[in-house]
Amino acid sequence: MGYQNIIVEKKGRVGLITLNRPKALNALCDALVQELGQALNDFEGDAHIGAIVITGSEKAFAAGADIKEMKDRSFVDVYLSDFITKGWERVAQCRKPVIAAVAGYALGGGCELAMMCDVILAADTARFGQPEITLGVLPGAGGTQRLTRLVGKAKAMEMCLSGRMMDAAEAERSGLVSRVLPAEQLMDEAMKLADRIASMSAPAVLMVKESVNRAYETTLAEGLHFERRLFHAAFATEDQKEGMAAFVEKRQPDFKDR
Ligand code: CO8
Repeated sequence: MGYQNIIVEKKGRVGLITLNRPKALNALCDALVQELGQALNDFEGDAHIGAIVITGSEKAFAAGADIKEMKDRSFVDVYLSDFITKGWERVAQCRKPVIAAVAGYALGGGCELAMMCDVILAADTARFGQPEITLGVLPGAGGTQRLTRLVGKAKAMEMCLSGRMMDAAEAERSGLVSRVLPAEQLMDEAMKLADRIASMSAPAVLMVKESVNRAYETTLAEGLHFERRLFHAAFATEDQKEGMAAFVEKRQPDFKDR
């Protein structure tokens, strides 16, 4: 498929998606979201790809949903087309690990897109925010939900009610991002992390992702039970035998399922 709004590349075992509407600060128009979904489908179906990185430009990861495209839509338009849910959730539903490498603005749908990813690495230039309130609406792709779980009620409430942005240092302090990096190192570090994840046993990687995500959906007791079941199941894989044998033999593991 030829893409107009994103650039899709394979770098070894890592799938790299670069949002590419620089003049609109990567505003997330319908066509872009559709292309993003298609690229994720392709990477999910490609056994050679073990991890995915989504990034934007130096100035903007994404400045939100495309305001020019949606401004004249009616309730009936957005309700009947299930605007936002359709397509967007594809990112959150991806089974392979997805890293967001964020430089510049990650606002509105851009911040929500980053939060749908499994890890956010931020450049020191990154700014996160949910400015929908300034447009007379509210976040529609998880801003009030995922942000609250990630940074707590006080900060999420303040950001969603006022549109105040967080800089990278505050985002790291608050637990929104896993690390802040000098802007010029962001992509190297994101690709290094993705490459490392892709070098692990694929079943173990998917189990980790499923189990960590379960922590958001269930009680501690249920989550611990789920984790233990998967832990036991990991002993059915060849990779468990190989990983543990390699440790004992003081060599690097050669995982088969990756
Ligand atoms: N939509 C459409 N175009 C945009 C957007 C956007 N979200 N953001 C920036 N642009 C365009 C500008 O209109 C401008 O275009 P033009 O040159 O044709 O006038 C160009 O990008 C450059 O922008 P600015 O001149 O404004 O650049 P500045 O450096 O002065 O400002 C800002 C950068 C602060 C990021 C500013 O552009 C801004 O405030 N943008 C809007 C941010 C925003 O409100 N985002 C929330 C959008 S609503 C939303 O995301 C709802 C989410 C719902 C779920 C997701 C469903 C898709």
